[in-house]
Formats: sequence, structure tokens, C-alpha cells
Amino acid sequence: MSEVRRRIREALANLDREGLLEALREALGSGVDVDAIVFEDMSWAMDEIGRRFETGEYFLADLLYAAEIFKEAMRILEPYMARKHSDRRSRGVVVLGTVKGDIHDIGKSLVATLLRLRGFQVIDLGVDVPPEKFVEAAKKHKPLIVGLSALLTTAIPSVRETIAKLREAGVPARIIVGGAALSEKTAKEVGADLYAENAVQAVKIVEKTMRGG
Ligand code: B12
Repeated sequence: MSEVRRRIREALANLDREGLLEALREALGSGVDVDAIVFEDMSWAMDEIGRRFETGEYFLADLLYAAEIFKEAMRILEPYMARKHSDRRSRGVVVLGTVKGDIHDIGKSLVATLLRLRGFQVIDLGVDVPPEKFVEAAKKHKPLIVGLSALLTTAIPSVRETIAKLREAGVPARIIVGGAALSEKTAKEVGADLYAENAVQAVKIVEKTMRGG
């Protein structure tokens, strides 16, 4: 891995805002792939921040600050993502949200951003979304896909309940789930149709599904 990518990882993991912004500008200037920065380096750093939180090295305030820095970095990176991913074809509706009991929004918002860049109309319901709100939005907007995000293992029952309520209500949309609390295996267990590990993969799977795959 290049020196500048290592600096991106370390600066974000160490909550060094200035260092991160400087390394990002340098990386973008030297042509480093924006997806590698976001989905490998910055995602690695957020996981590392989570590990430091688990061991007691970081506190909740540090996680909040990390989220702030991440979002600031995304404002610099988004135009590069737009250049790389834009496709103006109009492709249909996706309803997206983080399930009840969970307020993590960075990953879900990244999925929303990439889908919008690819021409999808995304109805983003936000965070801590109760099952009823997903059902209401699905009935109103008639999406082909509903996406649920969950980072907390304690939110897995919410994912299961939301999927059950969508099925009970007869919503015909395919349901995709993602977020650190879920895996291919848990996705199946809670009754989801699809799972994606990151936003790039999510977009590929949604596009394939829209084409009838
Ligand atoms: C930042 C952060 C916070 C911030 C969130 C700020 C925000 N605006 O989002 C704040 C401070 C609010 C927070 C709070 C808490 N957090 Co927190 N947090 C994190 C941290 C460090 C990073 C998350 C993140 O943004 N990652 C970066 C993004 C880009 O990655 P991502 O979310 O995984 O998303 C990608 C994929 O998962 C996927 N994806 C995500 N959603 C979706 C949806 C669909 C449909 C698809 C297809 C794909 C997909 O695509 C995304 C992009 O590639 C994680 C560590 C970790 N390993 O995840 C802990 C972590 C998730 N938090 C944790 C905990 C414990 C908490 C708290 C309970 C702490 C507390 N004691 O209060 C609270 C819970 C609050 C609540 N009710 O939700 C634990 C969860 C442990 C567990 N197993 O349940 C973690 C894992 C940290 C740890 N290792 O202990 N947290």
C-alpha cells in the first residue's frame, strides 16, 4: 500500500483531522482511486476506531468526532465519486433506512449517495426507523428494493421485525440488508433477499436485481 494511503488510515484512526485532509488532497492529486480511499482506507480506520472504543482507549465522544471528520472528508471526496460513478439513466425507486434502535448513518448514507449517482431515486428514511415507517414508505413509493442498515447486533431483531412486517403487508419489493451487524449468513436468517458488504457491492447487486437478475 502506498505511503499516502497509510497516512489516510492512520490520520483518521488517530482522529487527526488536519492530517487526514492533507493526506486526502495529496492522494487525490496523485490519482489514487477514490473507492480505495473510501471503502478500503477510511472504512478500515472506522473499524479500527471501533476496536479502540471496545478496548476503552476511545470514548463515545471520540466516535462522534470520528463521524464528523468522516463526513467532512466525504465533502471533498464526493465530487470524485460523482465523476467515477455517475450514470444519469433513470432507474427506479429504492427505500432506505437504518432500523429502529440504531442511529448509525454514515454507511447507509454512503449507499444512498452511490445509488443516487447511478440514477436511482432514493427515499432515505433516516435512522432509528420503526418497521411501520418502512411499510408506509414502501406502500407510498412502490420501490423495487428496500434497504435496511444495522450496525448494532442489538438491532438485528429490528431488522427481522421490519422484514416480517413488510412481507405481512404484501410489499413485493426485494429486501437488501447491510451494515457491520450483518453478514451473508445473518441476512438469510432474518429473511432478507439480498446482502451487500459495502456500498459499491450494494449498487452492483441492486442494479443486477433491477435488470431482473
Ligand atoms: C462512528 C460510530 C458511532 C457514531 C455514529 C455516528 C453516525 N452519524 O453514524 C456514534 C457515536 C453515534 C455511535 C454510537 C454508538 N455505537 Co457506534 N460505532 C461507530 C463506528 C466507529 C463506525 C461506524 C461507521 O460509520 N463506519 C463507516 C461506514 C462507512 O461503514 P459501515 O457503517 O459499516 O457501512 C458500510 C457497510 O456496512 C455497508 N452498509 C451499511 N449500511 C448498509 C445498508 C444496506 C442496505 C447495504 C446494502 C449496505 C450497507 O455499506 C457501507 C459503506 O460501504 C463503529 C465501528 C464499526 N466497526 O462499524 C461503531 C460501532 C458500530 N458502535 C458500537 C456501539 C456499541 C455503539 C453504542 C451502543 C455505544 C454506546 N455505548 O452508546 C452507540 C449506539 C447508538 C445507537 N443507538 O445506534 C459497536 C457495535 C457493537 C455491536 N456488535 O453491536 C461498534 C461496532 C464499535 C465497537 N467495535 O464496539 N457509534
